[in-house]
Amino acid sequence: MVLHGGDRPDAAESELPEGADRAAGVPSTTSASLASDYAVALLAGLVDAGVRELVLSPGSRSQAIALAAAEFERAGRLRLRVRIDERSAGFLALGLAVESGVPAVVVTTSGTAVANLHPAVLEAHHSGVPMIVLTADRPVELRGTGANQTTQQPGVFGVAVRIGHDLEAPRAGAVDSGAVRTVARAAVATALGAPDADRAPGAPSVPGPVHLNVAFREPLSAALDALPAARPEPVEVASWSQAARAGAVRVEVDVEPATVVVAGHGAGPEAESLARGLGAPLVAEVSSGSHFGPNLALGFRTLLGEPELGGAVRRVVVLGHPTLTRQVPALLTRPGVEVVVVRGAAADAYDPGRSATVVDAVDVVDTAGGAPDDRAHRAWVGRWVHAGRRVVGDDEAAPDLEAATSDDGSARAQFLRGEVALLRRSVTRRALAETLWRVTWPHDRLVLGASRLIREVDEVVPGKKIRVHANRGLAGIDGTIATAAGIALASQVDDGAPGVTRVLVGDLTLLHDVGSLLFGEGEVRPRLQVVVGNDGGGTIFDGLEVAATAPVDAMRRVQFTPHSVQLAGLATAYGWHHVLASTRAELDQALARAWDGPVLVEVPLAR
Ligand SMILES: Cc1ncc(C[n+]2csc(CCOP(=O)(O)OP(=O)(O)O)c2C)c(N)n1
Ligand SMILES: [Mg+2]
Repeated sequence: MVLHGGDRPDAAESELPEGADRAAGVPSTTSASLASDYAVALLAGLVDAGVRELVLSPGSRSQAIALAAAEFERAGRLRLRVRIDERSAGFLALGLAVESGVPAVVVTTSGTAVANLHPAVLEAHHSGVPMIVLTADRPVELRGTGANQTTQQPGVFGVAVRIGHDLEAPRAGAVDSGAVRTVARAAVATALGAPDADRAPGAPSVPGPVHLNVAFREPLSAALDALPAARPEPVEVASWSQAARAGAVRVEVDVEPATVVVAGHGAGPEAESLARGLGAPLVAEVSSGSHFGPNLALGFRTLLGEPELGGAVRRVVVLGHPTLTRQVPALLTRPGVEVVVVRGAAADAYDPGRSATVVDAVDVVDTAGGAPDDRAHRAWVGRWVHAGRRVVGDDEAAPDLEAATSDDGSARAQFLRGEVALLRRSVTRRALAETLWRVTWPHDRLVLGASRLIREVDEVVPGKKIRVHANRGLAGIDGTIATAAGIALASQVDDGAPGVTRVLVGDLTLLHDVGSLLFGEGEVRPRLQVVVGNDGGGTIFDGLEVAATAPVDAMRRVQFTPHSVQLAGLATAYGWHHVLASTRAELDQALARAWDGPVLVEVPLAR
């Protein structure tokens, strides 16, 4: 075994569980292919360490792993998902891991197939999502000789993986299944961010991707005998927040007025309880996991610009990764504002001013500054919360409910005409955001694509404790459908779960990941509603300052990138339902219906 990065084979071996008899080294199976024996031993190790999901794309060099995976699935020890496109496979694995918290394995053959995983690996790296990337390779004697489909795979993901191992199936003799099990177990521990796990120098000790590059020689596979018996021994890792609480760098923050808690993507519910503990308003992005609670300040883009609110802030405690506004980084870099950043699962602590105190945990203490429920704190939070409600307000006048039950027939008729007219109105971005939010319940999942619509949702929706995901590690428009499919599939593993996963994307975001609409024959189809706000191109760029001065034609061609794809035809081609929801009534109906398969809900939006 050659390690690149952290060269610590001893540490890996010391992970051997008590009683696991490495010396025994019995081959897992007795097939006529060491490649197959190795693949079986590796998958057995991963599954015993807790892996439940494996995504693969077909290929020749990876056949031993693929066929072994099929066998593990047949034995009910693994769920297998097959995707033709490795980019889809990578993001599918990401989504499965986001939902389950357990690393999913993604398997590819050699060559360009490997590079197609790079976007998902980067996103997993930056957002701290566990993943195990298993790439098949040529053996070392064929590398650098121009052999077909052979490139430099070890290290191809650079610093985006927590660690990479260049492994090989043995040339002769038997597979040392104990040693393979150790490698598998260590990979799971590293992917989960275990504090004492193997890592390349400088790699952050948070969850993320691990690369296992495995070289196979001919014969590349053979018929498999019985699988080795299961020896389940899942790797248990405390969540980063639990680990942080247990030690590491902590800071005492006294309860003092003029503090704000900022919750970016992935902050989790800790941000909400911290805001209450500090008696501070909570500025929480929509995918923070803390967009709820009595301290939530809606409309914070506006509030941060108001002198008596944002202007009065003296201290900010940041959790998660804020990405959706310019106002938050502006606040954090303003002179005179003290910034405390609580490190999370993301690879980098968010510190735009490079001056924050970065900690693992915050302890709240009552001091002379006061207590969270004293008058000064209640007033401070109250000002933010009330101002926020005013800012967000309502899109349209509230219905006159008295008219609905009025004795006057004409008043009632007028009320009904007004309601019908509302339902016939075309859908605005705001109505789309509010409707999706309204129909999502705790058993559902909501996934938001990058671009304009996530910002619209972030700006207008009220607090609600629901699970919202967005790929905000790098905010790419790629892989959104596949990520949502992974979340949907993992959330519907338990058949009793009634929820549906909805993903809101722009039209270019859909078209970028159109290959992920493909579910091959026999593949489990997710309970997924893809809601596309179709405005004919990338309208987010209309908001760039340069749009005011650049030639209109050039902006249209190189930024807006117009298209006239028939989404209905696209959906049909991939065997999806399609529904056009031009009015609010149609949108409500489309989202409420129990579809027997994935559906594309197309919502035309004005540019
Ligand atoms: C992989 C990737 N390529 C390019 C971008 C830059 N980008 C951000 S938003 C966007 C356009 C999105 O258009 P659409 O999905 O239609 O959303 P809209 O803004 O129109 O609502 C692009 C190209 C990106 N974020 N990720
Ligand atoms: Mg668009």
